[in-house]
Amino acid sequence: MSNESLANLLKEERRFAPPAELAAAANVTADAYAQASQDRLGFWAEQARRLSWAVEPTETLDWSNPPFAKWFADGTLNVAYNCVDRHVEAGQGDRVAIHFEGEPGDSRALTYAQLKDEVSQAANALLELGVAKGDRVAIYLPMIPEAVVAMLACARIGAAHSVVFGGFSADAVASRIQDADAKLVITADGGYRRGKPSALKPAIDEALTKVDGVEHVLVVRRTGQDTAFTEGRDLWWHETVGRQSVEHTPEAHEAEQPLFILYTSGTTGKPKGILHTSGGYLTQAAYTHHAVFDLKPESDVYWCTADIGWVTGHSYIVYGPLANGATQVIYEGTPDTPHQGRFWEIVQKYGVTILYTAPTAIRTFMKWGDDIPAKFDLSSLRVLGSVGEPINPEAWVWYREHIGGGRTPIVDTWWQTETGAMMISPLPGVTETKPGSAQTPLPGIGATVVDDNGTEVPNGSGGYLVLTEPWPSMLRTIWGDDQRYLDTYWSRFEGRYFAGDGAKKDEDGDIWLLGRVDDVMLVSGHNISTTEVESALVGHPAVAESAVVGATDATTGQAIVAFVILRGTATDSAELIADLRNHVGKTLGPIAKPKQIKVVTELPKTRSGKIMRRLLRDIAEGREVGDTTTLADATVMNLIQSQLPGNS
Ligand code: 6R9
Repeated sequence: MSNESLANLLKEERRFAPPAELAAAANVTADAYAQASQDRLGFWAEQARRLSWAVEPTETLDWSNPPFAKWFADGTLNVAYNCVDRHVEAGQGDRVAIHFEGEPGDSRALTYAQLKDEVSQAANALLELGVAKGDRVAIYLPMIPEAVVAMLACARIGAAHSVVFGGFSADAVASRIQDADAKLVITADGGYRRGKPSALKPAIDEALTKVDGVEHVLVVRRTGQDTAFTEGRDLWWHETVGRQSVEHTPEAHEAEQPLFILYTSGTTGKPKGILHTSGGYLTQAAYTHHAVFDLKPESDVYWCTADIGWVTGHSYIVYGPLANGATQVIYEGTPDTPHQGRFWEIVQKYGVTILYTAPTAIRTFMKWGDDIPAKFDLSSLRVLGSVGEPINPEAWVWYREHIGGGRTPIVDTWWQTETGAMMISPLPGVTETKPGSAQTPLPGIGATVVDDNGTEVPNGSGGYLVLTEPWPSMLRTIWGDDQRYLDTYWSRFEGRYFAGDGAKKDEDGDIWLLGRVDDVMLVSGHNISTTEVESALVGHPAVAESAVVGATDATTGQAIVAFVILRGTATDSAELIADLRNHVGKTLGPIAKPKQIKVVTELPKTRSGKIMRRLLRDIAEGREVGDTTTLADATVMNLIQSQLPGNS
């Protein structure tokens, strides 16, 4: 297999220097890289001091039994105390922690002092319900402040939470409750989505007919819809939590106390319960949030649009921002309810300064049109972030121009559920950015690109992304399955963590992510990344979004099949398809020309916005479509098939 064709197909020459004013006052400057590379563990020990420890750790990393890491193992701390109480004790109790914006337009501000009261009450309620340190609690909630409160209450008493995306099916919930052996479930009657209340509790009721061990279900009243209650098992949050004392003394837990389990979407097989622990996780979540967003807690208004059921919601709505004392916006609903300018209306309303969202959202906004954000005052924005998938250069540039007013740095942050926190990203006051590249491992992080044999590739070549050093927020194992942890991440390349992503290094040594290696196509002996073909297609003015797969082909091994969504102004025609094929050929070379291009109106995506190419491959190869339980919208596959006459 040659890796050459994987690399350097796409040429991107645009560069953007950090704004002088931001660079002059940046939280982190270029010397952090040098400092961390001279003494990596010393660097992380220093970052751990951002937290308040009950017992300060003396040992930074215990790597005596690799790849099972212990960070700060002899230290003790309370994660919830770090995220809430200490800000109140420091005189910041009146600072808004959360500006909640409900989809129907209701809003609510919670200060750090109020958050402390609510988390304490919830912690007391959990204890009353018999939840103890070391137990697991499943959380299945919409994007409402109670989701944050519930997570912090678990952290406070040393119980591990397992958050499941609201909207996952009863079966998906049941298997996650069972795998984690959860004792309590926290849910809501429903939440608002696309302008109407959408029920959540029935999925829990159904799930609990399939699993044992759950003693109680705590139900937040959000929508007021009719909700069936099982006597003795189900309790209203406002009653059970509402009557508790606001006093709760946080106990210090070991740095390696489990903080949460989060199941990865698992494209195949049983979902993996990724286990994160306390001290190292919080250190890296807090440091990266401070460094990569340049957060100034006194003046910034931060907004991460992720759902709490995704790791991005854990690390960059709950733990990182709150550990740093940030003021943030939490929005319950969808970006087009009640109108397609909703996000920009929220940015304007709260004066959001830092926005963190996903490429899939950015491409949707591009499709809806430039005139929509142009109607709002977005001048408060000063840093924009991207996460979840490779961001196509065209989407990156659009984001900077139309949302960032051509001024704001964009930080394209690569990381995973497994890494717990950001790993590769520009720093907004330091890095000269390149559209489409995550660029540089953060200070204290070791990452590189290797070939099939595990040899580091030279600049200008492609291969597999690996992490070369343990990091504080690394997963500790797969819950209940150490062997799978070893096999999945640590056996492909000796002594290195295999991330499962393809990547290339450019001539400057900057890293470009190329998508999951499972998605890489092999066409006539050439590795071609789906990301690069998709970026080329999205670079054509008629294309809003695309997803590319390799379908088995008798002559070329695999053939490139592209699914495209057109922009509002373009229409499907034989000329357009020919033009798109030629455009890809010109941009990437003739080998990358799609054999087939299919025009559709939707693409299959997970709840966190990732395209599920596996399902499109099923269609392209004429198979029955596989497991769709992690799709955000289960009807999409039928829709796509109905749009492809004669191709199923
Ligand atoms: C945080 C998160 C992880 C996978 C990861 C990669 C893709 C995430 C990316 C990116 C390119 C970025 N990914 N961020 N690819 N550039 N900035 O998304 O976690 O849901 O576990 O997904 O997402 O493929 O391996 P998770």
